[in-house]
Amino acid sequence: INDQNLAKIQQATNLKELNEIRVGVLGKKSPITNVLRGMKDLKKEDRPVVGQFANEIRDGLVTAIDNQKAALEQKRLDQKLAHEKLDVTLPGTPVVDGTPHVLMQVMEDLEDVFMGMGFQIVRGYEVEDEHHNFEMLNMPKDHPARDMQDTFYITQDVLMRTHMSPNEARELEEHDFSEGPIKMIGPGKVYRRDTDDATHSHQFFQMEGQVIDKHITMADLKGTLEYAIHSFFGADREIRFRPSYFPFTEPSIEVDISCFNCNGKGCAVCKYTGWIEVLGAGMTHPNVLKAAHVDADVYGGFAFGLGIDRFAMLKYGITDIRQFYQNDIRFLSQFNGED
Ligand code: FA5
Repeated sequence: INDQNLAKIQQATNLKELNEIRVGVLGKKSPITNVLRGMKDLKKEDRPVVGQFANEIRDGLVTAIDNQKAALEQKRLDQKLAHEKLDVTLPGTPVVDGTPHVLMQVMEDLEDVFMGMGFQIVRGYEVEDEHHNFEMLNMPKDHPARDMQDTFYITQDVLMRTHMSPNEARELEEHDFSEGPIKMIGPGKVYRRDTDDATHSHQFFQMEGQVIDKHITMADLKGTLEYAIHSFFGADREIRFRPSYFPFTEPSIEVDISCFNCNGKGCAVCKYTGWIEVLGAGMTHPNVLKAAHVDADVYGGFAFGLGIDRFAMLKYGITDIRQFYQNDIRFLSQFNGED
């Protein structure tokens, strides 16, 4: 019987079958358990002989079962490994890298241009007070120019900044001219109650610049803007300066570049004028200097303000500003951060 049991164990082809055999040969109702249970009925002198024999048989069965179990487990593992072959030459799962938003790329490109000319970056506050956003910039209450920048108010005197010029007012207030002139740019997010359309957004980005020193002239302003525009848009862009009006500069100008689409010949993009407006600028108004307690007889200079969104649209031929804010990954991933 024992040889038959040992053979059955060795022929078991899977763990379930082996477990059934184990119950049959070693379980409560198995012959070997019956023998061991019946020991008490044997004669005293027979007990050691029978006991030893029964134990040997049981140990033999336990060892055979353990061996077969290990063999079957190894076999199952081998089969699994053979099935799960790892092909190290297969291409991996691609990891998609994020890229800076195109508006941030344009902002950084412009920062590089101005930092190359020795400008320093000054960051201000998205939530501003009326005093810095309007009053210090020669726009007292009821000044009609306030209507040019329809405002989101938070309280009566606190608002979302409508342009980056309050940065300039703050710098003028704080600057110590014994340490040198002011030469700063202020990039950031601004807010206006404009109705969103293809070229207007209620939230957009601007970059302001300001240079204040002794003997600064309109020629310095023109030279700075020409260099910056050519660096950003390319040397082949023609530049035109037009008179304009801003309360905080006098005289004021607006700057146009030849249309990127038709190269100045006239098309729908430039409304058949051949030119596209890119920024506002001018010589700092003496009232702005006085409001910041800067001696307007000694110091003077220029300021300019450009729309980052418009610069990005012109550079990349984007016809709807709203695309910048819709977060469509197919649109944004076209701008991979490399020129
Ligand atoms: C100003 O905001 C002045 N602070 C600029 C300035 C600074 C002039 C210093 C003189 C001296 P303006 O409102 O024109 O000016 O806005 C400047 C630029 O912001 C515009 O040329 C345009 O490019 C952009 N811009 C204005 N409104 C919007 C809008 N709703 N959506 C997107 N871009 C806009």
